[in-house]
Amino acid sequence: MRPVDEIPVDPARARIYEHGWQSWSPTAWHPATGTSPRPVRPPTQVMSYRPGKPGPEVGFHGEGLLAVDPGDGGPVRVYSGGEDVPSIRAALVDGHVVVSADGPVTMTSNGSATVDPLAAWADDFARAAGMGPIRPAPTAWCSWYHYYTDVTEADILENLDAIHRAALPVDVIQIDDGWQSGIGDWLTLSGRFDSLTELTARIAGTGRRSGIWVAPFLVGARSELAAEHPDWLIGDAGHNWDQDLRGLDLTNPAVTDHLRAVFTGLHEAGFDYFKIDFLYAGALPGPRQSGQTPLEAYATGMRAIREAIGDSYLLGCGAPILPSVGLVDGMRVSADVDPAYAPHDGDLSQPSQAGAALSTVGRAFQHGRFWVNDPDCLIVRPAVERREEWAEVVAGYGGLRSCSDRIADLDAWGLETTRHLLATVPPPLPFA
Ligand code: 9PG
Repeated sequence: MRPVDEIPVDPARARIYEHGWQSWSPTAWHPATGTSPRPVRPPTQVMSYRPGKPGPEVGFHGEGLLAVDPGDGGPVRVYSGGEDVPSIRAALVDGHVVVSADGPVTMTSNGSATVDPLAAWADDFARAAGMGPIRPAPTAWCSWYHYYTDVTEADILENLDAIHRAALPVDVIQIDDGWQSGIGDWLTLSGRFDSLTELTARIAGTGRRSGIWVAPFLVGARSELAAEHPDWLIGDAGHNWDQDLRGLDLTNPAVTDHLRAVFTGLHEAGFDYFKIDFLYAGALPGPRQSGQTPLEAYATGMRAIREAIGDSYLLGCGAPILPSVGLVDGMRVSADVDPAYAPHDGDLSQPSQAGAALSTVGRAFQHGRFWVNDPDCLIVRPAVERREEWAEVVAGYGGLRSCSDRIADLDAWGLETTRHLLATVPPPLPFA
């Protein structure tokens, strides 16, 4: 870390904004006297924070973006880096905030009493990235937050029917994790699905579109892909689904050919909405076959997917945030929501309403500038703790509006709240 700045502050009022690496990394303003949220379990450093860049013992650690409000009426200072996305740290020492970074950083302070400094920064970032108008997102029903990996074709049809009969304003029926035979094996089905082509035809028969979840850059140790192509694998992508995980070398042309085949096949099977997840696995540290940097490799992989799906809607998730500007239509800006309010191990990158709300608010300024913000799905069945609060977060900050309850489990309030939020999608313009 090299010194960047040292700012006299009012320690009682100073605040520090820390931007996390990927969708699930906690992102928020904090009192400068505090310490930022940190992973609790070791694999989480790789899966929900930035691999190889652990945070400091005390103070704050932003990835590519950090801001300091001195709390004395002086301007907010926004620190950001270039394409290599430096880590930027800040700590309160003797009435000063000391800022340091592991790469070149520039400071701007274009905010004012009426202009949010992060929004002002994001306007410049979006302009530099060549961003134009943002595409509106469809509304969606997602299978994940009720069925999880046990989802079956019958479950999808049950909810399609319930949505249709209740005339809910759902544009896309999105099948989440559980349809595929393995993590990396996207060309074959799990035993719980018979035919994607017939399923998308049934969905289209009700006037709706079909969406599907894929973790395109992730490979499970148990997959057929890992057995067939060990030379395609790189790095350590963590552990989930009871198996170790690796990333793909997206600079290997055989790998991008394979990705094109996967996405062309799904597109031809009737899908035109893709939730692509665990994208951090395409940007793991370490050398690639071609010598491209991890973030160049990531962009190469993302472009291969876009080529295969044409103008289908593309929603990023588990994705390095700043390197994805211009590569997706929508972006998950938060950790997973959950029926439980608090994360069970205290780690705000893990599923919980508190963690999802934290970064949804912390990244609100990205909506309408970088993409449509996805705060994660509305869940409002009676079993959801403090469900009114989550509905308010989605109402206030949800650009992409999706729901994820089993429709039959909703009571009258849940059904009407779902209907209302899906019927009142905000335009893809900045909230602030
Ligand atoms: C499907 C889910 C849903 C969800 C995504 C993502 O082990 N983990 O650290 C971990 C983090 C996030 C996660 C799953 C596991 O959720 O955000 O909406 O699609 O994958 O598996």
